[in-house]
Formats: sequence, C-alpha cells, structure tokens
Amino acid sequence: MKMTFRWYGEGDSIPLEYIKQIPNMSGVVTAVYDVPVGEVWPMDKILRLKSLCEEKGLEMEVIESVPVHEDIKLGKPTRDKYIDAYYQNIINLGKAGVKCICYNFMPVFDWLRTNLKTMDKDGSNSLSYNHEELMRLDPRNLHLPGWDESYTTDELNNLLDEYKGITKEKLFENLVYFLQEIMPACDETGINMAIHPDDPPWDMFGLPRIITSEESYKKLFEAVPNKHNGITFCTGSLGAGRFNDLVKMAKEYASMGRIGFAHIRQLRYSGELDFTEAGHLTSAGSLDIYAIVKALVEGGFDGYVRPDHGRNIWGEDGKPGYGLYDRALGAAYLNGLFEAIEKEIK
Ligand code: DNO
Repeated sequence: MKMTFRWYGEGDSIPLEYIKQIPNMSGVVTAVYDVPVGEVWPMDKILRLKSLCEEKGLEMEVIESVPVHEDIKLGKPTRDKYIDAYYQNIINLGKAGVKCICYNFMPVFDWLRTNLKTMDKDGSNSLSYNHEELMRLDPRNLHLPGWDESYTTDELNNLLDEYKGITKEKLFENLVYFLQEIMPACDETGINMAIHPDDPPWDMFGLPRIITSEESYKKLFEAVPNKHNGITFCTGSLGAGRFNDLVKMAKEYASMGRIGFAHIRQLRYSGELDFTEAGHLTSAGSLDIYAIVKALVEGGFDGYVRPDHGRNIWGEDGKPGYGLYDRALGAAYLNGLFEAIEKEIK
C-alpha cells in the first residue's frame, strides 16, 4: 500500500512540509479546485500542483475528485460534451503521472452530515449524522455546511426538479454510459477510476443513491468489467450502513483487484441510522478497523490508502474532517496495522 494524505491545494492551511513529516507519507491526494465542474483542467495548473508536491518530496498520484457534471448523472443530451472534457482530464492527468482518480456519482449532494462539530466529553469534536434531524430539513431551502459544491437556492431547486424522473435504474444506466465512454482514456493512460460510495449509503431527499452495498458493486463490475473500473473503499461511508459486511467486502474486492484507493475512517453508531465519527482506532468506534485492514492485506490490496476524516483535537479548528493532528494519528495507527499484518502474512 501507499500511504497518502488529502491536501486541498494551495488554499489548504496545512503546509505540505507538515504532511511530509508524517512517517511513511508517499504523497498527497489533491485536485484542481478553481476550474468549474465539467471543464478541462489546464495542463499548467495540474503541473503546478505536481511540482509543489514534488518540491516537498511528495507524489501526486491520486486525484480526489474529478467531479462528474450533473448533466452526466442526469443523462441529458449535453452529457457528451462533459464526458469529452472528463476524457481529456484523464488524458492530461495521465501525462502528469496520476494513477488513480476518485469520483462519486451522488446526485446533487456529496457527503451529508447534520453536525460538523459534535463535542465529545474528552473535548474533541467531530462530524455526526442524525437521520431525524436531516429529515426535518427542507431540501428546497437547504443550508447544510460542508458541501464540496454549493448552489444558490434557485439552482438547487431546478436541479431537484430535474431529478424527479430519475430512478435508481436510470442513474445506474447513466453511470454505466459514462464509464464505458471514458474507459478508453483509462486504457491509454493506465489510470484507475475509483468510485466513492454514497455517504451515507441511502437515498437523500428523494434523490437516488446507487453505490451503497454489495449488490451495487456486483452490478457495477458486471456492467463494466474493465479492470480500470475500480472503487474507493471508504469504511466510513459504507460502514454507516449496518447492512454492509466491511470485512467480507474488503477481502472480496481486494482479491478482485478492484480497490484502487482506501479511505479509512471510524464511526460510532448512535442509532439505527445515526452515527458520530471517531478516532481511527478500532476501540474508538463501531468498525473493526484491524479486521478491515487485515482483509485488505489478505486480499492482496496494493492501492493507495488515506486516513479519512479526523476529529478536531489539541485545540485545532480544522476544515471539517480534514484537520492535521487526528489524521496524522490515524496515519500512524494505520501504518502500524499494515506493517504488522503484512509481516505476519509473509
Ligand atoms: C468526504 C470525501 C468525499 C469524496 C467524494 C469523492 O470527506 O470522502 O467528499 O471526496 O465523494 O468524489
């Protein structure tokens, strides 16, 4: 495995140097953030990011994310021009030495939480999700914090209307269409696409979500068998669904060579659908992180890993989920797990 760390580009308050100082950091996971969704990322912007990383001794082999334009998810006639741009992005990123692209296919919203600063009794705080609270929100007048993309109220309402006819089946067909169109760019560059699961893994505000469970992956791999059609195994997203057997899934998809990227994060269940994010250690939450890492290693996983969402600790007031300290602790813990398990298995 290669240990990596998410870095939000030049706007990130965490210096690359600090990231490099975390033991075993091979590189960062980043993106070009100032080009509108659906457009081609200029080569000079990509190369600038890469050289900033390399100056600090870090690789830039994983991009998270190249966002997918809503017209592609909606299957609108305009999708083809956005797919062409996506195709070109893959080619450009391949030229810059990128090996893996993380993306998602969630309609309108990326990950959703109801509280970004849930206090723990130890003084740390983290993200949490309360289903009833979410259900009480008016999707037509939403002001949830933490989205990767924000819309004006009008834009949001128009988009929600456009999704009215989009069933899960239709959305899945649109995903398959997109993947089939871009796979030649992956064959050419060797880049692995790694779809991020829906977070949390159930429908939101009547919008379909399709990457949620074992059944989704079965359909996904059957529909697009190309080896570059891979996944981001995100323990926190999939793990929010108690129906998911993460150990079994990790082993199975790693053995199939489908896991390009692993996001490792911990959560603590507080209700059937409710959870609070926690420190990465197994004993800190409800997911058996040790067993998941073991399953990955036993399955022959050799992709990228990053410690996902950390808490705010030691007085840090970081970007929600993406402060320095707790993610660094998470990386150290994961490094230890991987080393121990890999040596044991050999
Ligand atoms: C949240 C992240 C997601 C992820 C995207 C991938 O912390 O894991 O925002 O980057 O869903 O496209």
